[in-house]
Amino acid sequence: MTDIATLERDTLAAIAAAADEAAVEELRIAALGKSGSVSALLKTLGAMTPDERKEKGPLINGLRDRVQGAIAARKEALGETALEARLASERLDVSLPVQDGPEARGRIHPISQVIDEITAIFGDMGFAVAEGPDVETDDLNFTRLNFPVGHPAREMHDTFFFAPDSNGERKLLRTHTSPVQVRTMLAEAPPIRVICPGRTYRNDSDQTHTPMFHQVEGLVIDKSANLGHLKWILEEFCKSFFEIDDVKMRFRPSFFPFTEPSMEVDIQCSRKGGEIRFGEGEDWLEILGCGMVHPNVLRNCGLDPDVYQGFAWGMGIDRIAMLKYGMPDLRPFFEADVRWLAHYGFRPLDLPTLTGGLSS
Ligand code: 2NL
Repeated sequence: MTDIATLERDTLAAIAAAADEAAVEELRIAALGKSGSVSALLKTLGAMTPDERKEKGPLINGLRDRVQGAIAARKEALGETALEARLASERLDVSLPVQDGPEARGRIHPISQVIDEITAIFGDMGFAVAEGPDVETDDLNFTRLNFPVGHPAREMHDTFFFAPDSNGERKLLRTHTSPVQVRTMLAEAPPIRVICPGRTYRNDSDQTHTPMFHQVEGLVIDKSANLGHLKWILEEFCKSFFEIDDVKMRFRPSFFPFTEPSMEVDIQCSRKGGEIRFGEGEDWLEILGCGMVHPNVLRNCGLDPDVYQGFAWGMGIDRIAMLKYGMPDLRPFFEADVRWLAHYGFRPLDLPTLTGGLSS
């Protein structure tokens, strides 16, 4: 093998093995620099005879071209590798993990939950849900419900009245949801089966009363609706709502201006160590008021009491929510503290149904 061929083989092998760009540069200087090995060969051309130069010239120039080419190619390859390494090591993941959407993070307030549960139970019995305004007339809130003008019951309610309007009419914040049932009787022909959940207001504020609270009332009007139906409906409701197989109930005589007879209803319970359980024990807990709709109320709502009769009941939602879900204090219900809601609230997609479970 000639010297030129040996030099080429060794130089190209060294270039191919160079680990980085600095090593390639060293090899370039060693081959093509002022006193490099290839440069030294090029210098020998000057001292040659024309015939010798004709023979060696292309060989040595070819050697220089191939060494230059190899150095350029190796530098480029090493540059690319270095870039790849930087791209791999300096990668920054700017994506965020997928977060739970509002339907997974949000919570349903226990009052909304209980209204949904009550709606599921009475919906199954064929009841419709009716709503009405919070600001009512004295007529719909009191007069049509058989509270005579000046009757002390109007004061009994500690009503929030508005200032009289230009017609001298004093609107008020409804003290019960009964005006919604009055509106239903005025708007629809019997048979009527309706429940009316919503906000109600009384000027009451202490440990167990807030000025705004929630009620659900129920109303049935038909030609033969009677107390037997009422008792069955309320028993079925209590078993469903408190998720118990059987419960004793006690109907005590009472008084409301809008029903006759009127009753207060207690359910059987046990109280052990501050815990209330329903459907067992010897204690009683009052949960609602009810009665047969007073004939005056029927007349005031456009119904003939000789043709139609009906029954109605009303109960406080906030209190039964506390009882069912073991919440000791009413005040945080309306403090809008998301930590309380995260603890006592319900998952929005777990809708209460009779088949799927009311409070699963
Ligand atoms: C209670 C008692 C009650 C009613 C509400 C009612 C409605 C109409 C006609 C007759 Cl339109 N009655 N509602 C009847 C009896 C009792 O509520 O203690 N609520 C918390």
